Amino acid sequence: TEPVYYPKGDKKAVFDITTDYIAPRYQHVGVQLFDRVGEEAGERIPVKQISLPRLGNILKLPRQANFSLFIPFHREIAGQLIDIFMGMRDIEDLQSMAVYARDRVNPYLFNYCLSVALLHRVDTQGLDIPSFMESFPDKFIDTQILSQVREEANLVPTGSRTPIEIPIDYTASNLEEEHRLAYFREDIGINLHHWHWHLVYPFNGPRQIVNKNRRGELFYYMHQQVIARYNFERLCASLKRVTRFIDWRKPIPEAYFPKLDSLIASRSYPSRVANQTIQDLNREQDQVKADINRLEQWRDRIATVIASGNAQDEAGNDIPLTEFEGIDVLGNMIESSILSPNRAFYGDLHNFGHVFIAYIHDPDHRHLESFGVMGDSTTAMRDPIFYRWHAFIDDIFQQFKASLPRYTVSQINYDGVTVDSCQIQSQGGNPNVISTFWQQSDVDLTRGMDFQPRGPVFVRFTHLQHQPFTYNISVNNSGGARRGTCRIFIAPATDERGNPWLFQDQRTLFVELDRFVVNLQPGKNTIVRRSDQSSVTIPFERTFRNLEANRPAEGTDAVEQFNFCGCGWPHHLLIPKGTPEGKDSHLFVMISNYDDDRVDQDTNVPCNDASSYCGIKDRLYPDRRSMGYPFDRSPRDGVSTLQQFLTPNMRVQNVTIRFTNRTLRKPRQ
Ligand code: CUO
Repeated sequence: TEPVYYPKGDKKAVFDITTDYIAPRYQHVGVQLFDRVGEEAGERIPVKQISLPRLGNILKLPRQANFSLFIPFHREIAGQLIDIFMGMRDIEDLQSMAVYARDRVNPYLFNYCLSVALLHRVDTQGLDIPSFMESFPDKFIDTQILSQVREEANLVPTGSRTPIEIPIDYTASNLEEEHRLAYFREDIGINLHHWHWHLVYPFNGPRQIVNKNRRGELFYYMHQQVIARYNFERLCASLKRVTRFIDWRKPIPEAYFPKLDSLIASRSYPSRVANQTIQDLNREQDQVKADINRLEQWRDRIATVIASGNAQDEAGNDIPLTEFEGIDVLGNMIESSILSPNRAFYGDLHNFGHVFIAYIHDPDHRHLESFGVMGDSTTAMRDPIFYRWHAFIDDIFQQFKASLPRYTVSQINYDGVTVDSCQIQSQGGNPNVISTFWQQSDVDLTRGMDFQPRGPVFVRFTHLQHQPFTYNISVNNSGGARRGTCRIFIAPATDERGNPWLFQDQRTLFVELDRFVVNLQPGKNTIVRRSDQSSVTIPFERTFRNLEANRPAEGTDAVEQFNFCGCGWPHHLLIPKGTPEGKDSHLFVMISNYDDDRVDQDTNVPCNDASSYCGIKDRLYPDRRSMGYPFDRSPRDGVSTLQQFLTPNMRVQNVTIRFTNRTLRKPRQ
């Protein structure tokens, strides 16, 4: 047998395999190469001989190519490989299959499919997987930094290495006003969240994996919140709200130069210069042939569905868009997922928007270029056009929401429950002021780099952070002991001109900060809640999971930690940046009637703490209301301002978000 070199932490381990497992291009050197590596290995892992399935089309994606779930052919072969991994009888067979596939299949495709299989197989719920960022740092970090990391690792012995600092400004200068938002768009945590979200909620693949509770609605809500947060950040940066990308025949003024190189492909992610226009696609290699006309057709058919309140499935049966479930149908139709009522007819609007934009620089593949950052959920949120595209998508959902009955007072009030006051208190700060600043944190890149000798090499990057704070909420309950759901949101207090909002506009800007169940005693109640308990976010350590100390112990639910646990808005971006003079904001607190919120199920499972945008694994979404409630619909008659919208169980507190331009170093754990 000849071993295959395989890194496992700092320790080297080898898989004991026979020649037929070695990729064809190495078979002629197999014995010599692998014997040498085998001698250095600390551990030998036996690999069972199984009858290996043919990989067929899966091998048509070259190892050096980039991989994107947005491209139908890539999806198709990903589905095939997931099926192969899911179909393995036991862990031994799965390991054998994975060892065989690893050096044959495109690495991104391999990593994605194996991750999906490990997340969903019953017998792999206790496995440790490295974070995606560690495996593929090239999707998150500037190429120049990566070459410095390699240099450091080669020249400087472990122990004397200093972290390589990623400058906060590296993709553009302040001549480009969109660059003011780079700290948000290029945040590593945001991009990791987005990758994990789409890993947990794939739109394609085996039905039992795709068909998760309210996944179409969650597609709408999570991305709606991204746009709300982005708009809040834009208003803080004196930019107007993002405009929808609707005129597809006109040039796109926003340029983007990602400065990312794929280490695997040894190619740069293509840039987009200003004023490029999307064009009909005909790229034989990716099996992508699509006209803008089709995109327009899909858009118009979906508009008809919303206007009529009815969709048709493939057999021509009516599928009414109901008040509560319609949004879920629409989410699957627009994204689209395999749960779309009729994918052939309603098409693949959102996904193909990504594809058209991603190939804007080489629509017919004449220059042999791969897709831009919009072609990949790991990198898409870096590009300003992502937000313009998703603002368009969100507007379609908003049109549907506008067609629904308004919430009546009894649907939003909680009789006898009054929120008397709500205050925010930061450590050492003034009441109702939230402080934000820059923070530098270190992340270990060792795993994703193929350098020798090994040992940790850290990169240091700068991200937004806020001072931890608590909410202190006084609630009066004139009834008996009962429960409620406390819902906390924040929105900018004024529009671009500094004028007060119409409720109809402000409601789409409310950013969810937290949602939790409260027990109300008769009479006065004081609710104290810490900002870091948020149901929206996950802690920094879980976003990055790079440090050995945070590695789950063998046999724990580590795969959950990798996937569901990695899904969650990064906590350091819970609060928008604010401004040096202080951004006036509206903190909204509501206690809703728990009888109408409750979902009866056991939610005492790992990683149940970031459910607002990510749900809970293998459970129903833990809130029965429409996502975004109470801001997801147009207001009842006679309501034109936020104050008029309020019922006694709601309260608005003016708060200020004050940004200080100083950088604090986070101690390494
Ligand atoms: Cu998350 Cu367009 O859906 O990227």
